[in-house]
Amino acid sequence: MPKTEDTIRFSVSLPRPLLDELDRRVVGRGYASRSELVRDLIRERLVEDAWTGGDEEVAGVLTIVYDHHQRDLTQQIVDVQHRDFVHVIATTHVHVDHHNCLEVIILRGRPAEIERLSLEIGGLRGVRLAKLTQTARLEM
Ligand code: NI
Repeated sequence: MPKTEDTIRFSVSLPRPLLDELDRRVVGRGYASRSELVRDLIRERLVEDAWTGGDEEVAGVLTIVYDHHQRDLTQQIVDVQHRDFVHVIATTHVHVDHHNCLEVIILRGRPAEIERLSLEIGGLRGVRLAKLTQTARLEM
């Protein structure tokens, strides 16, 4: 079994236009090499796969912006998090301005559990934005 830090070189055949597109992204995103970009693309795909019908534990970051003056909303958001405390790792709350609160909720669990929780919080009346960032354990 190869050690995780072993790096294997292999060659890939690509149509010219696809390679040109790859190289534009290498430059545009400031990558040091094609390999760096390809590694990141593969990792992105692995995270995507882990979230699609996967049963492995993953992590997600739910960012919400909500109306501070919406009646009972703050309490509802706290109630949902207490009920599902197993999945809520950490929360950071920022008072953006007089009307808006921004909250970042770090979640851990099965993809379906995190998505359900995110939809529940995002669907509360007065939540103006809810965006879930998906991550997964990557040992490579
Ligand atoms: Ni606030």
